[in-house]
Amino acid sequence: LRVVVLAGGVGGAKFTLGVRAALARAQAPEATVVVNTGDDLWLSGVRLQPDIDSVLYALAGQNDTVRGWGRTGDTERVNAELQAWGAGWPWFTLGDLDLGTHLARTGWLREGLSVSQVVERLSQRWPLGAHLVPMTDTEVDTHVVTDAGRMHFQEWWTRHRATIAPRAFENPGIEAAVPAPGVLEAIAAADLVLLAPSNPVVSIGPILAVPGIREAVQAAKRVVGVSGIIGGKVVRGMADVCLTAIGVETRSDAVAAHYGARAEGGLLDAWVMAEEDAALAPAVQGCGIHPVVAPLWMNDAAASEGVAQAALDA
Ligand code: GDP
Ligand code: FO1
Ligand code: CA
Repeated sequence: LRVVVLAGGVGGAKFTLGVRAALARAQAPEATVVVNTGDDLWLSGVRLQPDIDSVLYALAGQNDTVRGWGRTGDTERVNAELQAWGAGWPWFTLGDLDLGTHLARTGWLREGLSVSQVVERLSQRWPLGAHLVPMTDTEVDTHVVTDAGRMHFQEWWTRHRATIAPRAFENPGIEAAVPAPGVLEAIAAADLVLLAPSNPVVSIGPILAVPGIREAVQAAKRVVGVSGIIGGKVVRGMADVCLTAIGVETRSDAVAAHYGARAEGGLLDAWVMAEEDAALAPAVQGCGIHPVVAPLWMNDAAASEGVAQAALDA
């Protein structure tokens, strides 16, 4: 069973951990995980890749599970110096260990490696049990258009906590971007493509917006999505604000309809939705998407594996 996962950061990472466990149990090959790079940014001279690092650190068992980003046991000595210099963003913390990753990455980029070659190098240090690839090697950082001006996604999300109404999300240059090497090939060879329960707008959205990726998913053998909405709530973060901005209700059936049924030019064959949303299953069916109801909370490794198994069985 060859599996490709499309993923954002923390939600994508929790789901990927489950996929890794379920595939290992089935003695299937490691999954390929295509990760959003829209969150990426330059800060204090280094390139950050928040979603890549969230998945990398989680698969390596190095992630800070309490805070939800960065390395476990990190310190902030360098960050204090940066703040004292007035460098970077006062509301954005770069941990010391995390900075090691950013320096390594930036150094390799400066030496001429592509983003996917850098991700491959970052993947060598720990046994990840999955093959990580960025969606594209091109810089296509997500910007948020608001009445208060245009800003990088990271400023809108972390500084303003999504409290400024977004008019639109844009990835300048994405029309000219190409999928990273191996992405289209992995999707074409996959028996199953999984859309992680990641933010549909700013995590899955940019991946599908890279020219060629949406078409490849539409042509895949089988596509199953997992709902990040449980009981009408995004369980973590501000994805509801993002959904509202693109005119999608914060409901599992509305997100399924947003991805659309494959038979009708959309992406999904099946949609895994939470038990709390079981009443919405007929609406999903009505869209031409096969609904599967399962427990969707990923609060520990066993729960994540259960969610992944439900998606593999869907
Ligand atoms: P980010 O890039 O760090 O914001 O993470 P993602 O975009 O990959 O995932 C964020 C989304 O994960 C949130 O909007 C939630 O809807 C979803 N999510 C987080 N925890 C859970 C969980 O336990 N179960 C499910 N089904 N979804 C979750
Ligand atoms: N999130 C925060 O809320 N505050 C931070 O200071 C912060 C620092 C940070 C540094 C590196 C990194 O890779 C991620 C970081 N995050 C931080 C998380 C990140 O802003 C977002 O949650 C994601 O980009 C949304 O996926
Ligand atoms: Ca993200």
